Amino acid sequence: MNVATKTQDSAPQTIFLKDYQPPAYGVKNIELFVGIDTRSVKVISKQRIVAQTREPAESLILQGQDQDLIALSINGQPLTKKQFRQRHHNLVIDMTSVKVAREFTLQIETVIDPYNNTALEGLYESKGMLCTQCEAEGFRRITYYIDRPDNMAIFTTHIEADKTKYPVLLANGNLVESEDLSNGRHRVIWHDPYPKPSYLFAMVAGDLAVKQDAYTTMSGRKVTIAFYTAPADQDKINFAIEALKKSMSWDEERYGREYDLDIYMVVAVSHFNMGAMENKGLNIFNSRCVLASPQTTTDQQYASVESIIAHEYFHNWSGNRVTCRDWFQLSLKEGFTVFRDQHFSEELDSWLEHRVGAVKVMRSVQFAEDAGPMAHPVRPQEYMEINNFYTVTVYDKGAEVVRMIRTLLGPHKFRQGTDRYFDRFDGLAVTTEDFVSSVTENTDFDREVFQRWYDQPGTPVVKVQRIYDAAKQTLTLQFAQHYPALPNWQAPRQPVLIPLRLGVVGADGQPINLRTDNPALQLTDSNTDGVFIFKEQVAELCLEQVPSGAVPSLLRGFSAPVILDIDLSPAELALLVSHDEDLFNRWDAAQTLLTHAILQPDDYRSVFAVFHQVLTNDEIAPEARALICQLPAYTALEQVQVQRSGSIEVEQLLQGQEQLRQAIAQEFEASFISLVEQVDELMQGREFSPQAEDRGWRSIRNLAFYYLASLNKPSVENRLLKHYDTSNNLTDRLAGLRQLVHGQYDGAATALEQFVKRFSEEELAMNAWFEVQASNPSDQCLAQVQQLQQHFAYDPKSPNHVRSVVSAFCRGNPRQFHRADASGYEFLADMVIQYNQSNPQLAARLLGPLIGWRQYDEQRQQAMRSALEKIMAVKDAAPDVFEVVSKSLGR
Ligand code: B3K
Ligand code: ZN
Repeated sequence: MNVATKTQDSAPQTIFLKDYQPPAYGVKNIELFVGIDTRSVKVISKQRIVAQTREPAESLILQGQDQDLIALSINGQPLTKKQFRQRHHNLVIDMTSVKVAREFTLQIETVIDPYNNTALEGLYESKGMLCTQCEAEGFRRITYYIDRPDNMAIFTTHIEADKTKYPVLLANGNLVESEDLSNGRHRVIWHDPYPKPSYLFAMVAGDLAVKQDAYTTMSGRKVTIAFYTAPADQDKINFAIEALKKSMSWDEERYGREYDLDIYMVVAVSHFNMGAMENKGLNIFNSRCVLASPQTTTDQQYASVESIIAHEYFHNWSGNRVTCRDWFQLSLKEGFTVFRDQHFSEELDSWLEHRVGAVKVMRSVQFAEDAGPMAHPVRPQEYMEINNFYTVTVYDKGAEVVRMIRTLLGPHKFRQGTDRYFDRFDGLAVTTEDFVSSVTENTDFDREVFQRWYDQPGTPVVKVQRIYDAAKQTLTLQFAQHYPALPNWQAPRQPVLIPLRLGVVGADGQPINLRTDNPALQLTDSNTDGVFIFKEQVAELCLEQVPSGAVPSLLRGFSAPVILDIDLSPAELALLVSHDEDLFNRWDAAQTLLTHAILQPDDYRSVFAVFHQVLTNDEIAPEARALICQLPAYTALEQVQVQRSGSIEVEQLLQGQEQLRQAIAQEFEASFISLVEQVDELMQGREFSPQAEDRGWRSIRNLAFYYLASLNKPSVENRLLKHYDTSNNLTDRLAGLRQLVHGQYDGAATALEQFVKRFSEEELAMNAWFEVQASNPSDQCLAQVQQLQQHFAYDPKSPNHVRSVVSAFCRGNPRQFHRADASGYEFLADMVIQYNQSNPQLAARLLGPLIGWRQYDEQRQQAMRSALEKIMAVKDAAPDVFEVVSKSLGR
């Protein structure tokens, strides 16, 4: 079918930020004609193109892959074979041989095959529906195009398809025409009036049910809301619709931004590589991130549906109206939008839960990334495959960076700044410097020093020394910051600007007024809380009138993404847990105390003292109690151990964690039982609600079950079976099931069977069922995992299924993944190789647990490295996989 011979140009190449050049040609508008047939899809694109350099460039380069080129013309004149070259990944038109004005119309006809597109990028099929994923570079799989974010065009999309098979045809913007054709087919035209980069293009064709709602914007415009799902899932869509309406009004209130099209559509798709996609006016969601019902969705997943709905909605301004100049600027939209969605959840839901959740991700996942061979700045300076840079660094650290700007400016100036940013850059593709300079304009903000957060990788360590002068009643805090060395970064790194929120708690638990003549400390809205601006390598803060025994509470609310190194005694930590004004730091002090007790299990007295104080204390909200009394996650422990001793000792951590768990269970068995009974009684006959209060009760009861399960008693098994059986929601049912399975209780097998009987048709619940088994610490787990992959409900083409088995095992089951016989690593290598060609993005993501191999003991290093070498030896490694493996191996 090809009209020209393709030459190979597919070896992975590194792209550098310093090489950025504006595009030589830009597309003003594009009309796409998509004709859907049973075997293939025909795409005609008519692009109105303009030369953007003074002398029009000699070559017009269009990216494109995996399509057959049928016809190519400019201004209606077919191009001869000599006038263009078709290569593996692009099409180069020799403009010197085509005599046209600066502006011309290019028409391209191609044929694509969405039915065999397993990469889930471009146009692909999921359960009989066709849908798209174009970010970052998927549009080039639909048509040849100048596929980069600084090329913004107006899109009109015509879709034609069989009406029975695809009754619903959607694309970005507003519907302008729809017509039935004679042959059982129909045709629609969608027009999006806002210029956009191609990564925001979307279309959907399928047999979908829709639920409609409406929202009136602050200026009085009525917007139709339409959520499309498979017909059987319509009962799971209300929660997301409510979340969308809340998001729309929050963005009006907090940022003055309102929605700009007549309709806002969301489509739930089963096969999806990530969470969701903010396509203009037509969001496409992984069904797991939009569907919610009590029997198929855990509390955590409810919260994540709400925040992802908000996130994609907020992108309409932070991402779509103002977009990225190039992919190095990804955090411009992602960091800012994550900050916006976090702030939304903190304001509308439980602040503590959300802040703690975000910090856990930072400490256990982002810090690990930032210390390993894939470490990169929030604004990377080079990449091979951009899909590898949708990372916790770009997203979550990027959000912390925006949060610091807000902390430093205060809410009022921050709002003035974001107004300026949106107004100034509306309709443009810009950089992170444009963001920082417009938001902080007219303030004394130190942009030069602050910008380092975007350009330097690694997590700064802030070391704190305390000097107390009893005679003068002064407490001097000496701060020093440094970056630990990184395997892949040699350039010198400079001190960053760190806003350290702090306070001091008196020995009696009372907050101390902060008195100092140091102007670098700015009080917040109380005298007992301030932000210390720390931007040199070392700094000192002398606080006056501090009584003896007072304890500093530093980095309140995790005010900067740094590692705080301060030596507080267990008694001092216990004081903070009980009395710190900052609830976040109470949780944090408890985590430090528990971490100490796991790493050095010599004395649990302070831990017990805290549990006595907190566990059944009705003055503390149940959700806060549950958070404070939860053991640190294994991955967080790994990071602390690396920071302290340079290497991870898997057995020591797992044993320390289990030993503490059992000691707490024995000490507080009666309290846990009474908590379970108290919550049972409270929830008796109560209808399920995903709101914070009930969630809090569920989480403290499930925490009690977590500890009790370690006692291995028949009485506990009975309670777990009852909990599993009588729950009216997945959170509780799963907690019961997890403890039965992970505790190797006899009743586990029957409970697992019953679950399948009841929920085999519910994909999301079945994912949870897979996950519970794949994270079972039992020695039989790997064999079990391989059996699960043969289960009738397991679809190896679904990233959700793969993640709930393979990633649940490799990330959520440290005991079995890190088996001394290396079978866990070999299994992962085989999985990566299996998906390398069919779904490279998924393969590269699965790889994660092997990347940090250098942090483990000698024997494991060898074994993990061999697994990486095995992948590296694959001849046709996809760029996604090649980049991660070669960087991990330091090649
Ligand atoms: N922008 C998308 C992520 C696209 C990932 C491409 N590999 C979802 C989001 O961050 O909102
Ligand atoms: Zn995003």
